[in-house]
Amino acid sequence: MKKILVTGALGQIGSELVGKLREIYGQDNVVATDIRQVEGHPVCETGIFELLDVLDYERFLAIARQYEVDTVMHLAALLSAVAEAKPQLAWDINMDGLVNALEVARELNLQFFTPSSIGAFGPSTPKDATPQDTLQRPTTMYGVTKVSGELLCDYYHTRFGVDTRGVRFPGLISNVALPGGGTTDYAVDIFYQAVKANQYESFIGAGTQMDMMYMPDALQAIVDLMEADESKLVHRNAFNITAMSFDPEEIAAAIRKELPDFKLTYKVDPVRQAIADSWPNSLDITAAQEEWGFKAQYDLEAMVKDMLAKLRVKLGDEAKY
Ligand code: AKB
Repeated sequence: MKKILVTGALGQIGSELVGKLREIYGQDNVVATDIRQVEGHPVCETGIFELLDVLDYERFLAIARQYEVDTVMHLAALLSAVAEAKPQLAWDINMDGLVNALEVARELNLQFFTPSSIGAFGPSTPKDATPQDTLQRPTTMYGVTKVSGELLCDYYHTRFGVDTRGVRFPGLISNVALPGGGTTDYAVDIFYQAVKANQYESFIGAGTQMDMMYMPDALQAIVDLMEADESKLVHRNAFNITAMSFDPEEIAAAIRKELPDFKLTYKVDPVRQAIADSWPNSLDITAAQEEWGFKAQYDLEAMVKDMLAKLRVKLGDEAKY
C-alpha cells in the first residue's frame, strides 16, 4: 500500500483517515475523492483532491489510472437510518458504487478495502458475543447492502484474485466529523450536548446495548489490516471488531464521572430503535485478534475523557460544561 485512492473522503471516517494516511504514506500518495468539495476542508486542501461520484465508473477508473494508485479504500456509502428512509438510493450507492470500486480494483490490480458493519447482522443472529461466522439475515436495506458487499468482496478475491480486505465496524465515535444518518449516532450527539448543555435527550432507548469504537482505533485498524500478512488472513472481508459495548445509561454514567450533574432523558425514535434492536449487543473479535493482531487502545472511560476534552476546545464559546 503506497498510493491510495479514498472514496467518500469527506464522510465521518474519511475526514480523519485521509489525514492519517497522508502522515504515514506522504501527502502526494493519498488521492482523496468525494461527490462534493468543501473549500477550506483539510481533506481538500492538504493534498490531492478530485471530485468523484462513485456511480461514474469511467471517471473512477480514469482517476485511479491518472494517479497510478495501488490501493482503493472505498468509504462512500449511506448509513443505516438514511438508507431506511431512502432504500432504493441506498441500494444504488451502496451496491453499484461498490461494484464500480471493485471493478476498478480488478482492472488495475489494486489492493482493496471497504467497511462492513454490525448492520450486516439481523434479529436471528446470536446477540451476545456474536460469532465471526454466523447467521446473517439483516432486516434493513443497509444490512442487505452490507452483507451483500461482504459476499461480493469475497467473490472478487476468490474469482478474480483481488486482494480485498474489510472489517465490520461498530458505531464509531469521533470529535472531528459528525456521522450523519446512522443508528449509533446518539453516542456521538451525547457528547456535543453534554459539553453544550449538560443534558441529552436520547433517540435510542435505555437498555439498548451496541458495540462502539473510538475513531483513532478504527483508523489504526484499517492501516493494520491493510498492512497485515496476506497469508495469515482467513476471513479477509468482514472481521468483527469492537472496543466496547454500552447502552445509553452506561455511557451517561461514564460522562457523569466528568460532569456529575449530566442529565439523560429519552425520546425514542421508533425507526432507529427497531434498527438497533435488530443488531448484536456485543461481538466476538477473536478472528481479528488472531489473524492480524487487532487491539483497541480506548475503553469507555478513556474515550469519554478524550471526547469531552477535545470537544471543549472545538466548540469554544459554545462549550459551557
Ligand atoms: C450506523 O449506525 O448506521 C453505522 C454503523 C454501525 O454501521 N454507524
